[in-house]
Amino acid sequence: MRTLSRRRLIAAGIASATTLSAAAIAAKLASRYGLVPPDGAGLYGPGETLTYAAQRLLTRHSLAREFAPAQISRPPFANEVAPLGAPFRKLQDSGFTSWRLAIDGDVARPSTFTITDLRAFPRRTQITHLACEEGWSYIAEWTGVPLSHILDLVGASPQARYVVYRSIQPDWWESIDMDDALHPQTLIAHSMNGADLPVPFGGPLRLRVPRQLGYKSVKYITSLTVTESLKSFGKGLGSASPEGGYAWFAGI
Ligand SMILES: Nc1nc2c(c(=O)[nH]1)N[C@H]1C(S)=C(S)[C@@H](COP(=O)(O)O)O[C@H]1N2
Ligand SMILES: [Mo]
Repeated sequence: MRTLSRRRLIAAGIASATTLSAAAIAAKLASRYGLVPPDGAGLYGPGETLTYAAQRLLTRHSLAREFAPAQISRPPFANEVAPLGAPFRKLQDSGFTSWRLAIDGDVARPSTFTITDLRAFPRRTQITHLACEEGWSYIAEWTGVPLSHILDLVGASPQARYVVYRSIQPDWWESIDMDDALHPQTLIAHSMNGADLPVPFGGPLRLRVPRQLGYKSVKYITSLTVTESLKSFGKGLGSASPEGGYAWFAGI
């Protein structure tokens, strides 16, 4: 009980900071409790920290809304992706039998899985909303392996704090913290609306993170790295998004 009320108190302090100096004070408080996001330095740093810390203290375990089958968008809306290139085409021509998902980093058993392996694992199906930061959105049914199951299988270190994930498109890589990585709705999705995940929607494999904006749901994923620190990845801001001016944490 004591921890809970202390947590509430910190949350109230962080969430009520409205002026810039209050935000800076809140950022200091967040820092003391390990709630600073990887892009928490720089001009927008205190704002990013405020958002992340407040969400983590208040909604860490909450579920993204799930919808009824009748609410599925027909047809769903696929955002355009850059041309996928010859290596992707080759894998596609083979029915993705040679597609691999590799997992390394702070794990006891670095592993590589095929799509067939992943389809044989325990699965979760959920009807959730995908919202792009540009304003449009759709609702679809997603099926996949909970990322938490994969992390258990490979023996992720208890010290690990993040999971980095990469696409066959080199510009697309992201990371999430362990709260989201272990969250029951975070899936390595292989199916959508009852069929194999279509290529325009990220098939054969996509990381679905329904508690964050669409850009965190990276399509065509090929590898995951479990890590304690994000400093050595890219520019050290946690993912490609903050390098391009978007927030690392895009909680909704
Ligand atoms: N590999 C890859 N993943 C990606 C993108 C992309 O261009 N390439 N676009 C992102 C963005 S900005 C959004 S909003 C969603 C769009 O998902 P949708 O095509 O299913 O609508 O995918 C995200 N994942
Ligand atoms: Mo987007």
